[in-house]
Amino acid sequence: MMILIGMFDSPFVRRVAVSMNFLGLPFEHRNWSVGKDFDRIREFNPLGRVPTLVLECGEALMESAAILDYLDELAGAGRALLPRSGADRRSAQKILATATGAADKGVLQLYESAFRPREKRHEPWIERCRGQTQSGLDALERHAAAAGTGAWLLGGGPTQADITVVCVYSFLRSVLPAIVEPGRHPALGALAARAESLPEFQAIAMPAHTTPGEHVAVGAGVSRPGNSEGP
Ligand SMILES: N[C@@H](CCC(=O)N[C@@H](CS)C(=O)NCC(=O)O)C(=O)O
Repeated sequence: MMILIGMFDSPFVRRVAVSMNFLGLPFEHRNWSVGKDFDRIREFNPLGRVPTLVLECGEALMESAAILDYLDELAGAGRALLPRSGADRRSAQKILATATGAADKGVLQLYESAFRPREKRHEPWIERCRGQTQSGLDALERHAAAAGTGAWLLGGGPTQADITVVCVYSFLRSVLPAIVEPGRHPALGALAARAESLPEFQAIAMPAHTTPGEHVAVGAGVSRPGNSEGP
């Protein structure tokens, strides 16, 4: 069986896991933290990053987009989650780039507060990232609104665009609630609520966080003020 390495508080790991559920591809999960399990992860991935997918033959894949590309190939053309060609593929790729870019910018904001001592933080940079995350979410909101109430982003059934957008939206809402302002993204919120109720999503629950930023502090092995133990 394939082995998926990484915690589900990462939207990149979660989108791979949810996709595997949609594709009916079973996997063993290694709930390893990029902080305390860094060395173990590096045995499979030279960068020590997640997600990492270890195939049955022992080969390890990294980068969620490359992993998803392989999974679609494994599932076959009839079941693949990303449209194969044409306007739908272009739309999906644009939506995916917007969503993963917003997630990257969200993670960078967490890093600012979780990795840096307060006096070394640079507010203009954080503000830039915050604006980029918000613009990304606003663009995704327009995609969701254009799709229409009760529809998936590309019409038809759920695709990789829906999986990734919902994983990113749920992640940002959980760890950076100030960015996901109530009422600003109603179509996105409705899409997420519908997707999160599906068994493929429900089986891959995001761990609960008590404070924004704990995701990175715990995951990355960084001691925060008041957390003298560290992970
Ligand atoms: N572009 C990468 C992003 C993955 C990513 O940012 N992973 C984070 C966890 S959310 C990670 O491994 N962080 C540890 C590190 O970068 O050292 C992908 O799509 O797989």
